Order: sequence, then C-alpha cells, then structure tokens
Amino acid sequence: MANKKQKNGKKSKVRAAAKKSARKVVKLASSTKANGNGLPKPSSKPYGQAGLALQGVRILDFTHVQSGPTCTQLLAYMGADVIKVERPGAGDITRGQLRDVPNADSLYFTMLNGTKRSITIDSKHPKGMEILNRLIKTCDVLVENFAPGALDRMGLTWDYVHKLNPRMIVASVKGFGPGPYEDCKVYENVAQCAGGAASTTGFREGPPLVTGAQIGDSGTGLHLALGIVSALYQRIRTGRGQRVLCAMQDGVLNLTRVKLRDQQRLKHGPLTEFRQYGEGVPFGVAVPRGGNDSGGGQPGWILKCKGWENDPDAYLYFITQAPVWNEICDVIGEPEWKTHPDFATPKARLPRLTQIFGRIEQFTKTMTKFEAMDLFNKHDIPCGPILSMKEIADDESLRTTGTVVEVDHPTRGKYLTVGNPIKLSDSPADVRRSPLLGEHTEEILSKVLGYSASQIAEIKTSGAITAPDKSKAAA
Ligand code: CAO
Repeated sequence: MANKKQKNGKKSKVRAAAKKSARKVVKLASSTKANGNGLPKPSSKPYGQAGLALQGVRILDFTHVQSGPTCTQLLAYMGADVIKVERPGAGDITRGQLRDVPNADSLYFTMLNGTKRSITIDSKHPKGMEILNRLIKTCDVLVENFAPGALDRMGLTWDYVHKLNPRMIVASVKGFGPGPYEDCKVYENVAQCAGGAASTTGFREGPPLVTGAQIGDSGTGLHLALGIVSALYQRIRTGRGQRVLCAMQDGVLNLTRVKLRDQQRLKHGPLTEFRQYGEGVPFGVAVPRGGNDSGGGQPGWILKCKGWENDPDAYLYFITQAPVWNEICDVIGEPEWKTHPDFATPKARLPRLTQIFGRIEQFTKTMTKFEAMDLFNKHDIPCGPILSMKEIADDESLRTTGTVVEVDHPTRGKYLTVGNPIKLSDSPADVRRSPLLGEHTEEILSKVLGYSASQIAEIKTSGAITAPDKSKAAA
C-alpha cells in the first residue's frame, strides 16, 4: 500500500513537473512571438555599439602558413578572441619567410595574423600538454591546418578533445578530402592544379597557369570560417561541438564551379562564348583555357588603353553586355552595328568576338583606362580598369572603407594590411597588428587560464613555453 502511495506521489510529481514544463513551453512560445523567434529583444544601443559579432567566442588557433591563418584572422576581425599557439623559439614558419626588414616579422606573417594573441607552447612537452588541456576546456573552437595526422600525433585526437570539452568545434584545413590523396601535404598551387583552376586558366596555346589570387589557401580559409560560424550556430541548439573539414581541392573546385558547368555543356556542342569558337578552333574533351574570355553569359575581354606600350597595366576589362549593345555601338562609332544582321543580336555576335573586341580596342587605345572607365560608365557599359598593386595600395577609397588598413608594428613600423572585406553594419571590424612571438604568453596563462605567479615561474623553468637552450643542448 505504502509503495502504491509512494508511486502515486511520484506520478503526481512527474505530472506536475510535466505541466510546469508545458507552461514553460507555452511561455517560451508566446515570448518567442513577442521577441522574434526566441531571440533577445532588439538592442537599444546605437548601431556599431552593441559589441562585435563574434564577441565571447574564443579560438584555440593552431594554424600556420596561409590557409588556416586567413580563417582565424577573419574571425578575429569579427570579434573572436584568437589565441595563436606557436612553437617556442620558432613560431609560425612564415614569420621568417620572404623577410623584407631584417629581424622583423615578415609581411607574409603580419598580414595574416592581425588582431590575434600569441602564446608559445611546446605541445610535445608534458607541461605544455597540461596548458593545452586548460585551453581546450576554455575555448570554443580549435582550428588547425597541420599536415594530415599531425594533430593526432600531438595527442589531440577528436575523441580526446571532445571528452575534455564536448562543446569544442574542431576545424581543419587539409589538402584533400578522404580518398587516394588524403595523406598528402598541400600548398596553394597544388590545390589550384588539383581543383581544376590551373587547367582552365591561361591561354589556349600556353601551359596551365596558376592565378595570383590565393584561392587554394585564402579561399579555403574563407570556406572554413563559414563552416565554423555555422557549427557555432548549430551548437546553440545541440549544445555540442562537431568537426569541420575543408579540403583545399574542394575549396578551389567550389570557386571554379563555372568550369564544371562548362564541362557538362561541352556534351551538347561547342562553348560559343569562347573566342576559339569564332576562330574555328575545335574543342577537345575537356574545358579549354579561355584566356581573358568572360566566364559568364556576357562576352568580355581585356583591351589595351593609352600607354599600354610602356605600362603593363594600361588595360581595361570590357563587357559587351547585351542590354547596352546599342550604347556600345554609338560610343565606339559603329552605329550601323545596331541593326546589321552580323552584329545586332548576341547570337550573331558570338562568332565575331575577335573582330568586335578588335574594333573596341582601337577606340580604348585612344584614352587612358580611367578615362575609358568614366566614359563607358556614363553609358552604363560594364567595364573595369586593370589596377596594379601600387594603384590599389594608394587608393583612397579602399582606405576609407577599411579594406586597406595601415597598422603600426613595434619592430617593423607601419605596414598595410587587408582589413575585413565583409562589412557588418552593427559590428565594426577590429583590425590590429599581428602579435610578436609569444607576446601574450604570460597574459594568457594568468588571465585566461588562471595560473598563479609561482605556477607561471615553474612553467617557465620547465621548458614548456621557452625555446630549448641551444648551449645546454650542445653541451
Ligand atoms: N609544439 C610542438 N610541435 C609542434 C608545434 C608546437 N607548438 N606546432 C607544430 N608542431 C609540430 C607538429 O606536431 C608536426 O610534428 P610531427 O610531424 O612530428 O607530428 C610538425 O610541427 C610540423 O607540422 P606540419 O607537418 O603541419 O608542417 P610542415 O611544415 O611539414 O608542412 C604544410 C606544412 C602546410 C605542407 C602542412 O601543414 C599541410 O599540408 N597542411 C594542410 C594543408 C594546408 O593547410 N596547406 C596550406 C599551407 S599554406 O600554403
């Protein structure tokens, strides 16, 4: 009997709890309505003063060279606290690569590691691992782009990290995804070649070409940043972390997808927007290199402008956009092309692109690229000057928007860096200089990880955060 009573009591407690939680759900649903999908009420603070987008997110940054650092720099610009872990005495290899100022961190490093904090930790030292364990517990995301297997060899397997911090997101860049090449080390140009960019870049008569835009490294870093932010968003619902993997081959292919489009179009006939179609050169089995042909539905080409004989960048990209064809004909002085059957329609023009661009070039050669830009834009004709890096570095409007930023560095002085190309109206970009090697080691040990002064002194003598003493090693 007593047992029955107890059971009934338990049941009614359970029912009461269920009712309470149902009320909670109803309450949540009504507040959801009031506040918009359960989000906090809109801030009353002026735009730009409600903190940064990723404020409160802490990143354990194990990245090096370019792909990973691009990702974590962007997250730092968005407000994340990025703690870059570097090997004591050495650091990210790029600190010393392509050095222009003696004894100062290279621009390679400084332009990819702004707004981060640097801590030196030897991950293969027992005390170093102890520090890393604390960092894992306090960070939201671990980002790395080591060679395949290196993170596991450090002991930081997914199972290990996930057990220490089930909320941790582990994000990696690798050269290739699972498959025959997954164990390979990869650099930028390898990814450009394996992702389909090189075979489709350059001129038909020449060899495959890599592009100066770092679509393998920086491009994959950008993909990874999106994966991390998505995983952080999903974690709000699930409460747990996950792995994020971006293979450089995949990232390049994603950026080269229009060429995979063209590969499939080839089955149905020649690619009529390529000049080679008009020139009567047959297509092979794969998408050819298209020179400066436009990758879209509106034919385009690079045209010489005044001064091209001496200035390698005196050129303009010109697009014969169909809706403004009549304006193009009037501006270049060929009004009869508006109605002539060989030129009046986009289809009729396709086999004559070489002739058409030749004629437009006769016109653009009479003016500078900036004069041409001004003139064509008055008529809504899409075109763009070929800008040299010098012109970009000096461009006032890019400085005004914060896309090009000058920062001051303790050992190299002022340098230009690329700021945040993504503009958020409520989250100003936080663009600051890169850290010196280990500049924030003590700060992070004490303020983030809570080590006392005596513990820090002990860590220092242990060798976990300092470079090995060469004289001792030699003796
Ligand atoms: N403490 C102790 N050891 C550390 C350390 C630290 N803080 N940081 C790194 N190391 C160790 C690693 O554990 C690894 O050691 P093991 O090989 O003995 O396990 C070692 O440093 C070197 O790592 P790595 O193999 O990643 O570096 P690498 O110079 O040989 O290769 C790269 C460089 C870029 C080819 C390779 O990292 C890679 O393929 N990464 C993935 C793809 C990628 O991001 N490529 C883009 C590079 S940008 O062009």
